[in-house]
This record gives sequence, C-alpha cells and structure tokens, in this order.
Amino acid sequence: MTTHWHCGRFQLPLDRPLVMGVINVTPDSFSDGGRYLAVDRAVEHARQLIAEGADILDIGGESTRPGASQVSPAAQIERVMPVLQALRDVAVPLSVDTSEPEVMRAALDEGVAIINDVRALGVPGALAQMGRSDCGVVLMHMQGTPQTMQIDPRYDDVVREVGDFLRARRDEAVRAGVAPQRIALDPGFGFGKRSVHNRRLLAHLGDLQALGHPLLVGLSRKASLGDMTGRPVEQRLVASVVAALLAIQAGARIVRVHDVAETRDAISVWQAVQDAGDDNALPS
Ligand code: HH2
Repeated sequence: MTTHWHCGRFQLPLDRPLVMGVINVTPDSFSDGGRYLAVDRAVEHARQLIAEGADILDIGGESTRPGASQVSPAAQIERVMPVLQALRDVAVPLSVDTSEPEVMRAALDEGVAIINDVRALGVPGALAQMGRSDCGVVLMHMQGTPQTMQIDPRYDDVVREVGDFLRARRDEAVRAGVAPQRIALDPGFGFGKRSVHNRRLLAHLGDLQALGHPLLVGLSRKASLGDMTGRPVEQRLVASVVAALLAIQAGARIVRVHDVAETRDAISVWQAVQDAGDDNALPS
C-alpha cells in the first residue's frame, strides 16, 4: 500500500487514521436530514467539524439511506455547489458524495479533492469522468440500490463477495485511467447488508487490506449499531465512536463520521497507546 492517498493537490498521509466529517445538504438523511439544508447552516457546521479536527469534509446532496429516492444531478448541484463555493478558503480537502458524472464534473471544476461514490463509478460516464481527473476516489460496495437494498440482502460469504466486487471495480477504474494511489475502498456498511453481514465485515475487515488500498469505513449512527445497542439514531454516539475505533484497529485508515470531536478523542487515546508500543517513538 502507498504511504499517501493521492487526492489532486493533496497527498494525505496514511500513517495515522484520517477523520472524514459528514455534511449532508439533504432534507432526508437518516440521522440529520434537514438540519443543514440551508447553505449557511451547512457552512457553519463544516467549519465546526474542521475546528473539531476533521481531516476531510464529505459533502452530499443525496441521501442514500434505505428507501431514499434518487436526486437528479441538477438538484444535487443546486444543493452542494453553494456550500463548496462558501468553503473555498478552507485548508482541508473537500469530498463530494455523489454517483453522478455531471455532479462530479461540477465539483471538480470547483476544486474538490475527492469524489466519494457509493455506486463505485457504476453510473455511465462516471469512470470516464474520473479517468480524466486527478482527484481521490472512494469506491464503495453496495448490493442492489438504495431503493431496494435492505429488502432481502443475501451473501454466501459476505467478506469474499465484497472483496471480489471492490477488486473488480478497482481494476475497472484503473483501466479507465485512475491511478491506483488515488483509490480508497469501502465495504459499504449498511448498503444491502443485514446486521449479521455488517458484523462479519467488521470482524474480518483486515482481510480487505490485502487489496492494497486504504480502507474507508462509515458506521456512524447506522442501523446495525441500533441493532446491537437497542438505541435510536440520536443515541448512537458511543456506539459510533467504538465502531470507528474497532474499524481503525482492524486496519481502516479513514473513518467517515458525524461526530468528529468525540471520534478524535478516541483516536488520540488509541494513537497514544500505539506510539507507546513503538519503542522508538517516545522518550522513556
Ligand atoms: N454512508 C452513507 C453515505 N455515504 N459513503 C461511503 N463511502 N461510505 C459510507 O458508509 C457512506 C457513504 C450514509 O450515511 P449518511 O450520509 O449520514 O446518510 P444519508 O445517506 O441518509 O445521507
């Protein structure tokens, strides 16, 4: 694996976990729908997440929660672009969560560093769009579509099948001209997976490291944490932080989270203990 994730003008170091803060400019996201739909609220929230220690901001104009309906490229652009424009001056790389080539192009023209695609460049034109650019790319696994994915997801071996899918999409992306060091991979927790599939994937996350790309994990506030704790979405903070840390412990290099400050604290403790285990890193 490379030591850095190449994301346009940014080279993100992979020797320490990176925190990607979520900004949903949507009326219907599962945990914060409607809260940041107004541009000024979204921008204020983005600046707060940076102050709390976000390494990357991921901005999305389409909810992909189970059952969500698709949002047209024009509507996504209308939601996301004013936020990107207002955040031109920030020092952290911006990511846009989209599958639509038109939105990708508009976002790249505005200077974003990363395209995060839950459909792994499966929409016609997306591969070519990425092949022509130099940004970082997140390829995520999903079984089915957001409209249908939680109806009856099935796997013989979820870890192998997710790994095979990610390898195939990685190969396609490279063939389309995306340099390997630009690619991060994501098993897609909650996307066409039952709770048992999500748990198995987290338990075996290390197996996916063999693909040779940084792993990005998004478990924040998700339903499988509700299944494990019995808690509704607004009470999943502790479970989310623990899940992020478990993912990091298992090899994830980037965690996509809503609660940046709390995740940062957990990582600081983890990192301090890691460093103490490395005899050369600390004075005795
Ligand atoms: N999860 C969500 C959205 N985008 N992208 C990646 N790479 N990995 C994920 O796990 C992931 C993602 C869903 O979370 P959220 O954005 O909070 O909700 P919604 O899709 O309802 O807006």
